[in-house]
Amino acid sequence: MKKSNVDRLITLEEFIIQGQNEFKGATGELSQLLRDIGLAAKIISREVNKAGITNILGVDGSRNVHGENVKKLDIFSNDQMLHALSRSNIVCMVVSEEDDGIIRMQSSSGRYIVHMDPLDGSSNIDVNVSIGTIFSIFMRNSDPADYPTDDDALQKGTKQVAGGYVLYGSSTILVYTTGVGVNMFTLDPSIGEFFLSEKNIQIPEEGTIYSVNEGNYNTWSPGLKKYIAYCKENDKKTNRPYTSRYIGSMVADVHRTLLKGGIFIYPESRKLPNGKLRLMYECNPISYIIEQAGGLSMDQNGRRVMEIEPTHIHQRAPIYVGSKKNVQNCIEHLKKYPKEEPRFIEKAELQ
Ligand code: P6P
Repeated sequence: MKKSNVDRLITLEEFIIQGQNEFKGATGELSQLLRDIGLAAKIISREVNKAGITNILGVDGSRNVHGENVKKLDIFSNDQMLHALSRSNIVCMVVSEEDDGIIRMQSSSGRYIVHMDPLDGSSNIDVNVSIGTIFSIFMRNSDPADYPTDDDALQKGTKQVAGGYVLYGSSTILVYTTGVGVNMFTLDPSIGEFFLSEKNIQIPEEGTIYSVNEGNYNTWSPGLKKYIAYCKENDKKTNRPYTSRYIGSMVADVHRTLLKGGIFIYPESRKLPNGKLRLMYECNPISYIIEQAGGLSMDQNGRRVMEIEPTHIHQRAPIYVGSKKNVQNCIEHLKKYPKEEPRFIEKAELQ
């Protein structure tokens, strides 16, 4: 187990207050919002960790906006997060993976908008694989005296004021950034407190783990096929072949990538031209965290995911995210072997 770089126990609340004091003119609203999310995470963690005992498991018969079976824990988590976000007049709108449209909160004067996936990876609930909550926080552009607009909910990832995730695994951890580094907190369930367990996390500049669902190989671009072949080649000098790890729960795969380095990929494909993962509440917050930790998060064209201009709250985006050198190498392969295999050019055409 890696030694923590934290020299004394400090709770999430203490850390947030300290951080707020460093921001001159901070109103404390973002701090309150982060504390509220931390509370929801504790409640969700309790239910996730006893799901096997109560009858909360299994499908309740309803389906979410994407036609996927919604498991009861999804609904519980969504309800807990919405309850936490409505406790104070800080949030004016919420976008959730579990809801078709924008949720306008009681107080239209709130200055913040939250995008969230309340329980990502829910297909893993019944097989006891780690799942997560992902959140992304923006400030509204419209005047708080007016009603918030749809445009307030469609800002590109570079405008995020905070992004984070909770991972319900062998322990429950909360990782977030407000743009001044990435910090990790571990829940002590015996007292219900998150304690700072790793501060200012830096992702390794290069790693030897690649993470992608190879079951989709036949739908990939030529460049991605070449890159994954590169990962499997024998070359001691560059520590290849790499190790393949894929949990199928984004938060778990990304958290491993953050701590151990390497690359996580959910690519565009013939089956899913924009990939599977959602820009606003999966790709953007994860990209914010990895960039703040010194990594990269790109689409297939080598464009920062956080530069993608959103047009729909549930739009999907391809994501190549992780250690700087691994992502750069992958994008080079994608560019070197473009989508259409270059067709053989007849000599006559060259005249
Ligand atoms: P696939 C889980 O359903 C999820 O939304 C992400 O957490 C995960 O990275 C991805 O889908 C897994 O998708 O197609 O590999 O099963």
